[in-house]
This record gives sequence, C-alpha cells and structure tokens, in this order.
Amino acid sequence: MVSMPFNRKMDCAPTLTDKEVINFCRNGYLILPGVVPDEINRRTVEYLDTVDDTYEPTPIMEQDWFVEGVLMNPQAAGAVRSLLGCDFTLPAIISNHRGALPCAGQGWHRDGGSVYTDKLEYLQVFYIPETCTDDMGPTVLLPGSHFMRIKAPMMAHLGTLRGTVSTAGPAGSIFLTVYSIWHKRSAATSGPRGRSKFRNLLKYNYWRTEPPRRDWIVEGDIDFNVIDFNPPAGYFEQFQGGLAAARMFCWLSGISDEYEKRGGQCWPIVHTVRKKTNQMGVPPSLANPPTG
Ligand SMILES: O=C(O)CCC(=O)C(=O)O
Ligand SMILES: [Fe+2]
Repeated sequence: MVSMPFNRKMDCAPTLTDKEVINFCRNGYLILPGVVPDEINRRTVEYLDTVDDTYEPTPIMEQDWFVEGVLMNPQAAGAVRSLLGCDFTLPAIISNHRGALPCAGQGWHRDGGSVYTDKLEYLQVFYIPETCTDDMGPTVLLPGSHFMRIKAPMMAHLGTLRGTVSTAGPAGSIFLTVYSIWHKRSAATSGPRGRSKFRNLLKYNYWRTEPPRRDWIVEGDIDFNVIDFNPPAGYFEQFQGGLAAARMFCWLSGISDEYEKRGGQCWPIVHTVRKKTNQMGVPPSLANPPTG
C-alpha cells in the first residue's frame, strides 16, 4: 500500500499581497484559472473515469503526480500558505462532485458544519480537471456571503440572486473558498462534453496549524484607511460586510486585540478620508504614522 500524505504539513513561499488577502476576506473566494498543467488534468480525468468514479476518490492521494501537481500546486499552495500560514496541512479526504451531463442544479446552501467567525482555520478548495463552461453547471458563489447569517432551510428556496459569480473556467482551475460561503451547483444544460462526459469537481480542505500573522507579501506603502473592505454583493446592512471583512483581516494579521469596534464611523467604513488621515479605531499596527 502506497502511503498517502493525509494531513502532512507543508510549507512554501506565500504568493498573495496585502490587497489580495483583503480581497479574499471581502469576497470569501479566490479563483486561480488554469493553474494545473494539462498533463496532470488529463491523468486526473483518466483516474476518475477508470480507477475511481465514486464521490470520495480519496485514494487518488496515492498518486505523486496528483499530490504534487494539484494539492501542492505552486500557485494554489502559495495562496493557501498566504491565508493559513506556514505548515498548513494537506487534506485528509477528497470528494468528487461528479455529475453526468446534463444534470439538475442544487439549491443555495453552505456546507454542513459551517460556523460564522472571523477566524480562518481552514480553506475549502475546489479543482476542475476539465474545462467547465456555463452550460456544464459550474458551481456559483455569492461573494461576501461567508459572513451572512442564515439557516440552511431559509436559503434553500431562494432562486436567482443578484451579484453571483460563476466558477466556469479552463481545465486546471482551482478556487479557494471560506467554508461558509453560499454556493450551489448550477443546472447543466449541455449534453456530454469533454473526455469524461461528466463534470468532475474535486473538493478538499487544508487546515492551519500555526497562529495567524501578517506573513504574506506585505506591501510597504499601503494605506489601510482608504481601502474599501465592503464585499461586492450588497446584501448586508450598511457597512456590516466591510466590518466583518476587516475583522477577518485583523485576525489573519494576528492583531485581533487591536481591533475595536466603537460603532458609528469607525474604521474601516469611512475609507474616503483624505490620504494619510487615520480613521477612528484603525488598529495601531495598520495606522499611518502621525504627521506634522
Ligand atoms: O457540484 C457543485 O458544483 C457543488 C456541489 C456542492 O456544493 C455540494 O454538494 O455541497
Ligand atoms: Fe456545497
């Protein structure tokens, strides 16, 4: 039996900048189009067709080419390293949302076990080994919804929502999500496509092992007072989405104790302040030095 690197710790250089980390906090997802090489995509589809077509093809982790090319993929792992810190763990389970084409869509949901928190202890990551077009039923996401509190039975009946994002993309695309983001498989109207005649979508989690700190690519000249933290889909009570994203960014930066929500026009909501002015309540580690 080949040993599988379940929960094995890994480290690599971070690839995301401050602004990219902030955007992840705002949106709750990051799409990396076509980052896995064609040869690995081809082998993955072949494996899913001929070796293991179940909903949990975890033994694919016996394959070094899969572990290196997908789970440890340089762009994906660099983004995971930026968000989960050094020595994050590789997955312990691989799921495949494999659907014949055409296929019915799902209702809006967040996956079981979701909690609403500023803490980013793990990431839910998806990989599409074949090109997925909009008529092949890609997963759709609601940006910013990882902070939106709702019970699953209350969201299942929702239909078309404004501001959703399709994850349709080229073969080898990987997307990282905050676990609690609202998402669903959209309806696939196309007939069989591609080699496998299925839409394969692998899903797995990475976990943090180290306390958070701001050790991604730090931008020296960034002014945290003039950045809009609001998630793009405007479903929040005014400012609440931006406040939640800023709290997550502070937690990731290891400065939660510096974040003080005093209410009213407190950081980060008045990002229209003149350059180099500090908003009320900006965490000292993120503030501009005093002028004059
Ligand atoms: O198949 C998809 O696009 C998403 C599947 C999913 O979200 C689920 O089954 O929980
Ligand atoms: Fe799901």
